[in-house]
Amino acid sequence: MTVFTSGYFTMKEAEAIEYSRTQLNYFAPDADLTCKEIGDGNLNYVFRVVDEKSGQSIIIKQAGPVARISDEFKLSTDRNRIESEILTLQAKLAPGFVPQMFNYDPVMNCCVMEDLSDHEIMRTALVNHKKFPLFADHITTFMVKTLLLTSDVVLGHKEKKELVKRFINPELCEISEDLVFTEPFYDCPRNEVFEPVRDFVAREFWADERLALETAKLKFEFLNNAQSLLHGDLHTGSIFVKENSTKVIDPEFAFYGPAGYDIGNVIANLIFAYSNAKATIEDEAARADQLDYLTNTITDVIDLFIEKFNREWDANVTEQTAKYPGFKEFYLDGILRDTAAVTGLELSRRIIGLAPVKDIVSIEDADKRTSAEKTCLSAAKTFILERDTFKTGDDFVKLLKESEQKYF
Ligand code: SR1
Ligand code: MG
Repeated sequence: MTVFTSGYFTMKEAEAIEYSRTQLNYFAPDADLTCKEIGDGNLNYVFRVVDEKSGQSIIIKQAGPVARISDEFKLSTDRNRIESEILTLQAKLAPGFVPQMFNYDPVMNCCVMEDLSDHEIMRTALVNHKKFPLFADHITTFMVKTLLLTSDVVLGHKEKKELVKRFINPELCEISEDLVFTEPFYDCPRNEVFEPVRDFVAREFWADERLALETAKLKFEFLNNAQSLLHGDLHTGSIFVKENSTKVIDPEFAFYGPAGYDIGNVIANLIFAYSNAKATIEDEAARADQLDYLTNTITDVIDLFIEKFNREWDANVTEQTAKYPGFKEFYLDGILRDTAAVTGLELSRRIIGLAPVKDIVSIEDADKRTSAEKTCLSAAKTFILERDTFKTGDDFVKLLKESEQKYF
């Protein structure tokens, strides 16, 4: 029995080194280990352990009993099991797009995985105005494979229900139910509204009963539609990138929900990157170039998703009734509708709610930040209210451009 097998505690850097030495078979016995806690997310502790002799390294991710962002959020450490199990499953469904999982420890509530330090977090890279031309191709392969191949279209229904059970995730779902679907749409004390847009939010969001009703419908869709095994938090802070590689990390919000939830998160976060580029790149040609890259990426994410979804459906559908003529189109239409709605919800909640994004809050010029926020919010509202009308990548970009013209 060691300190690491007798009971859970949250580790410090020195303990993560000791853990690596005594609990893992990864490093050589004479390894010269150093460790740094590098977590910058809202929930967990992330240790990078390096053998200074060989250069080998690993990541240990440990779930604490409360969120880092606020101890108001008391969370089951079971999220670490969910993360390690879904990463293992996603590695089979979409090989090459997630980090390799080495070990899960249910006592210390930590998992050990491949170190991706040769990649960078996509949000940071986009705020630094970098481009990743293969991203749309990579992320659409990841989404089509993980979303379609875990659905009732392809899996036996009993097998799918077993997965629904395994990935029941009530506490993390509750965070999304509150932060994404509820709090941004009324004057909730937890909201963090940028003062210059408060009047706009009060008038356009909190006073709009039609919008409130639509968000209620969407919340119930999220609660009740066990369509696909979602990543559940697929923003650009959950994606590692380098020129020729995309790795999706942090799937601890995973559960069975509407497939469009993941796609809408990707699109909204590309719109945040777009708004940041619009507000902060001073050189006109460089700005136009970055905006072009981002609008093309948004278009491609939608259009490639549709193309690959159709192909994978035809190759993998097993459910007899899903083969009836017209059903594929009906099903895809629903995913696109949810994608538009979630794009609107994510745009709203990151601007009005508790968990803002760096793309927006790092805009130093208050007038430009106001323009960026109003652009996102105005588009958000239309994405939610008119969610049935977004059928192609161009439809998404057209609304972004129209909203931008009103506020920039
Ligand atoms: C209390 S957690 C706040 C946000 O951080 C996570 O990444 C999710 O997006 C969550 O909504
Ligand atoms: Mg996360």
